Amino acid sequence: MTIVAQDSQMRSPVRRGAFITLEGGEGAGKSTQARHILQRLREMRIAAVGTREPGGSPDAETLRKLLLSGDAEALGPAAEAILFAAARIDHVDKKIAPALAAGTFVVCDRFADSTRAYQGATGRLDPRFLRALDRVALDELRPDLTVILDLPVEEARARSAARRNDNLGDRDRFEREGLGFHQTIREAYLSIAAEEPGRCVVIDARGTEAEVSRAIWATISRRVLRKPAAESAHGP
Ligand code: Z5A
Repeated sequence: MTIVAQDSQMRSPVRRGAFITLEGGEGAGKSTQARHILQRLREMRIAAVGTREPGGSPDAETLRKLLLSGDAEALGPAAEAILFAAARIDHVDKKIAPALAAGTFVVCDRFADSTRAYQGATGRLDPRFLRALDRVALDELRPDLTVILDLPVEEARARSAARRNDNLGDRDRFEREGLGFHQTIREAYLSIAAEEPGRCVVIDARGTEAEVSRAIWATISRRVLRKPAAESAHGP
């Protein structure tokens, strides 16, 4: 018990920076919009760091290669979910938590909701198992704001294909899944948003890059930047 308490204290430093995550299906524009957010924060002279999942820290990037190659798929959905959580623990401990404690904003391209949506979408994992993984991987950490970019799956596919010049060989383990799987992901994200409206906002990603960026920035201004200091600092 003592060890758990000590570990939990170590993994929950006082938070001063804000934690913003971007979620959604493949090709929805997460990476593009993460860059826009970082640029605007830096223009305001707010210290900000961009990161991504799976990955974000050197050891988590090693796990990313394994997960996206598809080599971990044979282990089954539970083991795959555990590997995503293992990567997240390292990422949180080495990069996200220290940055937040130093007062830096963290903008993360995918985070824990991706596990809920993607590994949950296999239909082969008990939601209690995924919640237990969250408790282990996140401790008390939750994003201040999660932007869910919502795009019809056909449109998302077309964007990704155009970017790859339709080279099917470049598809990762999840991009190789069919349209039905990606439709399930889209619905999973909308359910997460409905369950947690205080944390999540759904943005229609069908607009131009500039239109989507404006909608996201209006949300960040309202929900994160205008929050009273006492609410945006998450220390005990
Ligand atoms: N995964 C998981 O299963 N469990 C987990 O816990 C985690 C992840 C964390 C990681 O892939 C895979 O791992 C992911 C889920 C799984 N698989 N899938 N599918 P990733 O994050 O590296 O890849 P991705 O999400 O598929 O990223 P992406 O394809 O790069 O999508 P994006 O970042 O949302 O889109 P983008 O790169 O910003 O834009 C895509 C293209 O569209 C690009 O050419 C842009 O110039 C263009 N674009 C962007 N915005 C627009 C607008 N508004 N209009 C038109 N064109 C646009």
